[in-house]
Amino acid sequence: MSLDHDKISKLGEQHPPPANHVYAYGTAGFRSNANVLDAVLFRVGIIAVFRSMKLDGKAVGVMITASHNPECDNGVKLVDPHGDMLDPSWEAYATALANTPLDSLASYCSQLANTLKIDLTKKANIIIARDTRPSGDAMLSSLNHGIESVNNGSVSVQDFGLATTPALHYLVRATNSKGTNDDYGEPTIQGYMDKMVSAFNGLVQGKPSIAPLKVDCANGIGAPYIHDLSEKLQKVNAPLTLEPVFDDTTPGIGKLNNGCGADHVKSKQLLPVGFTPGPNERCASLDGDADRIVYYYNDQRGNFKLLDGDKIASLLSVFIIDLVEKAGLTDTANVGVVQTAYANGCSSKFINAQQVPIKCVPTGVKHLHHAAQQYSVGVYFEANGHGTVLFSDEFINLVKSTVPVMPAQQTALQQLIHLSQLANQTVGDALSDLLLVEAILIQKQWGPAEWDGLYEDFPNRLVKVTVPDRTAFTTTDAERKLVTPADLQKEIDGHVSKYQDGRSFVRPSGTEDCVRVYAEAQTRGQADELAFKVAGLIY
Ligand code: 16G
Ligand code: ZN
Repeated sequence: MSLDHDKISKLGEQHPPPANHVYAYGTAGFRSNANVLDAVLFRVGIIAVFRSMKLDGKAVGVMITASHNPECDNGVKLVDPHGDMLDPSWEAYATALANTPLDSLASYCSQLANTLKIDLTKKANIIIARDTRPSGDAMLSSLNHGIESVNNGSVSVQDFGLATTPALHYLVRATNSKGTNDDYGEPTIQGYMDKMVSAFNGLVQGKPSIAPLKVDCANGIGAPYIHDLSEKLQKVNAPLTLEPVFDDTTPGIGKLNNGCGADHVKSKQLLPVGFTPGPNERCASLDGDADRIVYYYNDQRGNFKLLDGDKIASLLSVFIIDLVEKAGLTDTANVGVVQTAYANGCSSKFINAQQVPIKCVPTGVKHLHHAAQQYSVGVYFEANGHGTVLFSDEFINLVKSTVPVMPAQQTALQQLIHLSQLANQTVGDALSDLLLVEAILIQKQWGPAEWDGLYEDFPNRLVKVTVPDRTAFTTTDAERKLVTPADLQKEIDGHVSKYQDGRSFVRPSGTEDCVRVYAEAQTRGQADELAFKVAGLIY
């Protein structure tokens, strides 16, 4: 069977690429201003069909989102059948197809199918979802055109409409695992929510409730999800109430990620605009597609305090280490934490002091996810709030086959099972992370200040420097050291050595045309000074 070149060309012509635009499938898929993405969506439709055919008709996911970016942006990424990110070797094919001129599109598709040895008679299953961006509808129709252009009559598409990125990851895995030994759950959004709520309830049943959590959903798709979750929690009398910061279940134009959301709170170290919590009131912000979460509060004196991905990872690892010990599995299971260079030095010191090993990997969820899979229980978090906890199959089997000798051990074993069902095993999810954190706070009966008291962050500063060519900057040692431009690292080291507990690194951004400078030191003034000195070295 061969591809219908006429059909590809005809449909492709309705989605011409803009002149002189070069696309790259990066850590977050394709992402840019929505008005240059039409052709990309069409071509991603083709790649998605090929990927599914190559994998014998297993469902693959397509998520249309630009996450925390401004509302005028959009993006698209592919999800592999197990619910994880697209296999890196296919990123290059997606990039090449996106950059193919219109007149050679059809022939390039055939060439690609040949190179990848795709049996074009196979079935293909595509699962689609999108965030709340106004450009989402147009993106979806370009994507569907792309899928249609290579439809051999056996392509099926399931469109879940507006959904969070992690829900799409869940749906892909649940669809493919349905009816197997590895069944991940009911392949519906409600199925996902019910799975989380029941695992959460298992962890907190009978515990006294804690103060309500205020949730800012960045005026995005997280809002209706939080609303739904909140109702489900009420129905089962869970000891937790969720209160929206904004009336955001009906997204208004221009509101998404605007002065609110996880990225605003983390990178500006500020509250969402227009929101002033009372002293010690626990708050959380999600990003536009709800795969990221940070917590924060105003202390008694009104100082803003951030509880970011590092604080979440620390809370989780303390809790998990304790459970593993109570379950009597310390000698057979290894618990580890995965972070990036952005992890605050104090969090790494704190985690190490709990005898938990830390692995540092380059920025980007796929790197963290992969590294966390090497542990029995792998906690991974970027400081910006992307993360989850992975449980290996061997560990789950071990937990299930351990016969408890004491009631406390039995409880710990059960809680480990609930935790593994609550934590999204495909990708970090703000909702699942929120419930993980809340379950621990409920168990400990902690407010935000007690949690914050685990350790105190080093003051830090992030600076963005625009450069003519960010590819001139290459790194090693999990992005903590520059290889090129030659000698720049030596100069950075020279500055860093003058600050006690000073640390600074420079890395090219994977999502914007700039390089980022990170610095931390013992005082706010020193962190700022170091960051600006290092930024001053960049040309
Ligand atoms: C992408 C990554 C995120 C990372 C960020 C860094 C995924 C799904 N997303 O958004 O993990 O923190 O890029 O951006 O991997 P930067 O390279 O511009 O600093
Ligand atoms: Zn996101």
